[in-house]
Amino acid sequence: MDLPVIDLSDYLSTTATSDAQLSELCGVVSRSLRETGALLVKDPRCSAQDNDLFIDMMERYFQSPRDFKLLQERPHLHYQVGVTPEGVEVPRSLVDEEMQEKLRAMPEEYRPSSPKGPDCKWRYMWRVGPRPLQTKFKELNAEPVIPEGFPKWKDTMDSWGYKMISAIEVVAEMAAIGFGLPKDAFTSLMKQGPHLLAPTGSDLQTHGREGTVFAGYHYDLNFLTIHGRSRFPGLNIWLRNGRKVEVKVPVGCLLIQTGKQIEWLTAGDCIAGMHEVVVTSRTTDAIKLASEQNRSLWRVSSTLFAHIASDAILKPLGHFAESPLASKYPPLCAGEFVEKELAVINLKGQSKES
Ligand SMILES: O=C(O)CCC(=O)C(=O)O
Ligand SMILES: [Fe+2]
Repeated sequence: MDLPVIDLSDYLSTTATSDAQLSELCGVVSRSLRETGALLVKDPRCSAQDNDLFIDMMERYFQSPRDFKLLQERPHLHYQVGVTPEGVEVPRSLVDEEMQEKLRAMPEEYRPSSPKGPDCKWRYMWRVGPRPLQTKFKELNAEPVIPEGFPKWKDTMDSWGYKMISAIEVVAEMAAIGFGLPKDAFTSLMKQGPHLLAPTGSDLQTHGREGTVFAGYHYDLNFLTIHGRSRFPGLNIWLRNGRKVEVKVPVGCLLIQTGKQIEWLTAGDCIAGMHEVVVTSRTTDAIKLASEQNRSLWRVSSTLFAHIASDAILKPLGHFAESPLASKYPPLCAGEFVEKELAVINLKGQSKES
């Protein structure tokens, strides 16, 4: 099954598009998010070259010596900035018994890989966008970490990060229209959110065997996630109907995935998309080709997690408040929601700095 590709220029250049065409386009966006938890977009403001610059720098960073990378580790800040080494992030499927039960009930062909321990991927967390002056959630809004020897770090991270946020904002507006909400229903809640540029880095030289799990089956706890195209495939997503799909992101396209916060805001009309990253036969083909061409064997994802602002209230919006499922999604601060989720998947028991 191919995911639809939406060209955001049709929405951005409203002069060239009629109201009927726009509403049709927004309908495709909300339907795809609802039925597949994902969507492919093309944004004229985010080129394949921008994505390449970002990935080139991250490959250079991730292939640096382990001891150097550990200088950027901030466990006392719950890894919410700087580097997270491999073996720290725990996939939800490993710790959530209700989820494990659902997995056992799935038909074998769609059942996700079952990792036995934490993910063997590294990650770098970089906050993007303005911070709130007043917040109850300081820790989720911590200062950035810049590794030495990367003079273009801040510019490269911010440039890619802002581009990804701009793309997400357009998708969020289109989705709101498609869901029958005011155009700014989501974007007004995203302002000053703790958005995170959070590329993963996976060492395919050491962990390149087919079946290796880089990110075990999970959902993302944020609002919407966006990724550029990775140089190595491996992402599987689950559609709402339970089918598993290997994602192919065409060159120049971006992949959007639904997180738990959009599920909350739509009272489960749109659910958080389940996904995993594993080494498949397509990944090993890409490894062979990269070795022949002397390219890096680190798989870098250009992932950005877009969030609802920490102090904003998560609750079903507009007509979704009337949904019979609305009581499953009681109002709470987005920051509190994030802290609760982090406590389950990884970071409980770590000391708090503030
Ligand atoms: O590495 C990737 O492609 C995405 C990993 C992922 O699902 C995540 O970072 O939440
Ligand atoms: Fe994810």
